[in-house]
Amino acid sequence: MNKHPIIIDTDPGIDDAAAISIALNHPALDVKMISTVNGNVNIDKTTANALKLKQFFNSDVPIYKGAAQPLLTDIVDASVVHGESGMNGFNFPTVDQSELSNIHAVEAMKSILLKSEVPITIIPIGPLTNIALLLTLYPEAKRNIDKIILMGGSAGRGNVTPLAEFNIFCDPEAAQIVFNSDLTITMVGLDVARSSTLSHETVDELNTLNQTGKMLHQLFKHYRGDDFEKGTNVYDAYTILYLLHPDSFVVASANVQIETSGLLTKGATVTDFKSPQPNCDVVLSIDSEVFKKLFLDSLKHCI
Ligand SMILES: [Ca+2]
Repeated sequence: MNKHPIIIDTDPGIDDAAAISIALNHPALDVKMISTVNGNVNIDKTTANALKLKQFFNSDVPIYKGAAQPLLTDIVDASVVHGESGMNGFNFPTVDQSELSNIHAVEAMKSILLKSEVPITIIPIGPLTNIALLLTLYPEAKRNIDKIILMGGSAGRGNVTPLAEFNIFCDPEAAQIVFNSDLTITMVGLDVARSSTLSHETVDELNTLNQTGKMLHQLFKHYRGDDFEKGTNVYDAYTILYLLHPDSFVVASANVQIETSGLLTKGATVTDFKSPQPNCDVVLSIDSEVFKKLFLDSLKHCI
């Protein structure tokens, strides 16, 4: 079986942990590298969290530290949601920092793309700073990017502000570069996650699945806190499941532009489904029972 070669760009992050767990263990995926970016928490913490997951799975996939701040805008932090470490709730052992390469993530991404004999899919599940830097500094690497499937944005309402989703809000200028790169882009926004929130009963099922399920259960319980019984949205995991099962999702093409200067709407993904010049596919929904099955089945490959 030909595996999908992918690069994950991430700011772990609790839902990132779910996406990475699936990706590192799924037999149809070949993770070439993981790059980290400032986002949910600062770059040292997101990098440490990526290393914790690498260690948890005893994975050989290299981790590279990326951008410590957005291109232009001020740093925003989501430790209120994800905990002080960015992945509070599970007691990971201390990580071995010697596992971390000293090559910058953008340099590593460029090298891996240029050396690859087949095009690689990039899965950004944090702010798009690293990807914008890659496309700007090394446009020659674009020829070996098969497609980008990113978590970010929304065709409807936002989460960090009424109209802006967190990943795009954190670095709107980077997002504007990526969305206008002429690459094949799929936007997995808030809409799809909100169409298929996991119930607390489903999240509780994780506890008996395997060691990974136990780990994610503890992270999700911490993440949702008093709202646990209202259900959990595992935003970043949708990117991986969309890559594996695109036909299970409702998708529409659209032209998406990023509001970079709005006083009240900075970071909004202005999504025009009627545009004659679409620049991406927007993933809109999935049947919640189908999603539950895809999510739980994907985790059965984990330890
Ligand atoms: Ca993330």
